[in-house]
Amino acid sequence: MIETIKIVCNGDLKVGKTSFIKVFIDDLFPEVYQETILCSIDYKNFEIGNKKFKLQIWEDNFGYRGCFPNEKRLIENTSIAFLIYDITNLQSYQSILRYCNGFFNEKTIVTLVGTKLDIVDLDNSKRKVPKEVVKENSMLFGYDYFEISSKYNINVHNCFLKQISKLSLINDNINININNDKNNTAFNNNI
Ligand SMILES: Nc1nc2c(ncn2[C@@H]2O[C@H](COP(=O)(O)OP(=O)(O)OP(=O)(O)O)[C@@H](O)[C@H]2O)c(=O)[nH]1
Ligand SMILES: [Mg+2]
Repeated sequence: MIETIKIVCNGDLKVGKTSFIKVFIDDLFPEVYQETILCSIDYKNFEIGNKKFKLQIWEDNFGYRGCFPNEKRLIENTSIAFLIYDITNLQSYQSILRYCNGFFNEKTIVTLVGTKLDIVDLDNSKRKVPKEVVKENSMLFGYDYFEISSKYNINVHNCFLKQISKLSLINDNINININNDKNNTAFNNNI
């Protein structure tokens, strides 16, 4: 039987959750913004080595737009949680901090994901979340962190693959190439 891996993407409105998921699933950056009103679920078949999995990827926006998440459903059986913030928006980073300490089960691999790296690459004054602050918090909580650009497919696949490869159920001597981002050069900010 093919195992299902549940992945949850949480974050404020418009931080880039859908784009992150779509680029991973289809290699396609949605050019037109479409809000996610309710919690959404996408699927992707996935293979590492000779093992096949089904990824079940949830998107949730912390209950904005009046649809409060059923926290139990979010937490239940979650293998990987991506807490997503926008590097150009400090408030979005503060929002995810509420979910850092003890919200998910101990076994869940929690990861901080800063989006829209392309914007600060063009103009560093747009950066509102300093890397040092994220690094400090991620060390404190024992989480990895990534800075990504879905628009230019930077670090998106790397981020998913690195965290998926950490799962114990697929961790038996499988070597995977995690550097398959199209533009994966100097942007691996994972610590
Ligand atoms: N420059 C840039 N813009 C991005 C990036 N990712 C997302 N965006 C833009 O940010 C806006 C929101 O993107 P979405 O992916 O829909 O964000 P979301 O978090 O799913 O939004 P909601 O579902 O409304 O909460 C859109 O206008 C995207 O084009 C990125 O990597 N770079
Ligand atoms: Mg969305």
